[in-house]
Amino acid sequence: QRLPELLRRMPKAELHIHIEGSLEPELIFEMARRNGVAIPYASVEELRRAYAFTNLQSFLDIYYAGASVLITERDFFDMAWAYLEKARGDNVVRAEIFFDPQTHTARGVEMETVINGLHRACEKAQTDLGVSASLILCFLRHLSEEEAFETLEQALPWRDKFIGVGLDSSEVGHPPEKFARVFARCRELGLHLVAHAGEEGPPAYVWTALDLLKVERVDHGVQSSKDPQLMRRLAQDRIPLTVCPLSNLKLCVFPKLQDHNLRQLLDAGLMATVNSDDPAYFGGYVNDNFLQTFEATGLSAQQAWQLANNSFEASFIPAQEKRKYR
Ligand code: ES4
Ligand code: ZN
Repeated sequence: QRLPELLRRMPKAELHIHIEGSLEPELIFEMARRNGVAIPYASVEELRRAYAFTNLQSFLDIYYAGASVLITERDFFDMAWAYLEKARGDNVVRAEIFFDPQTHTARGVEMETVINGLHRACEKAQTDLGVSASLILCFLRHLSEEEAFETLEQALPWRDKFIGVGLDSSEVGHPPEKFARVFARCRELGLHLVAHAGEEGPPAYVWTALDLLKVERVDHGVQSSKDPQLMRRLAQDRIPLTVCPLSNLKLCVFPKLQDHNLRQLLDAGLMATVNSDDPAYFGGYVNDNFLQTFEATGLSAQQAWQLANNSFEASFIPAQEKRKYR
């Protein structure tokens, strides 16, 4: 029983967590009640039973429905605070948190409400929990690049409250190159750049995320193992992949956890990390991802140390601050 204990207790950074995907059914019902928002489920149990996904889109439909209860700054604070307390319990000492502003501004929620609520929780995490937390604004790739530009414009008054931008939502049919201009603008602004690529989509989307968007990390990226030349590129350039094993299992990217390619990525010398993605929907927070994946695939203590180390190496903590995590 020493390996599970090591996995639970080792300090780690979480680099791939959608804050809207941390909203537990109990909190969805509580916010629906206090905000007078109708939801098409009779109970927490009935909602949880609907969490049976066949692919990314089947999940996204219910994830956007869940997020519709978020109205006030307090809602955004409470959601992020609940996640950060869970993260502290998993010995997460650094969290880089995705949020999807377009999911909220499209319903009439102000950008200021979203960012201030989330950012206040991040500040409180530092002071009360000793967890360093930063925000990454994600553009929804099923929407247009013009809408991404508008979203960036709306967020720029709060430029100091997020450290980077990402790209998420429905991948297939919405390749990275659709967002080349807005990512170029974000780069000029000094924002960190990441994108989901190679979750369900082909290795070609990982190539264009790297070469056209110039991302510093690839979110998921597990389809890269289908392209040996891409694997060499990722290894040589030390491009981190933020892998989310339970997400891949629940969205049927791999039929069983035993079939996950995390070991193959590590063996090829890639900087893979383990993350939770949407923990309220996929059956576990980051330690559940570590424990279940190690159990299913037989990874070692040495690989646990490697993954924890990779998480800090891949994080956007300033370089001089990084030394203290080594
Ligand atoms: C997501 Cl698992 C996943 N993939 C793409 N976009 C997302 N947004 C929230 N979770
Ligand atoms: Zn994700």
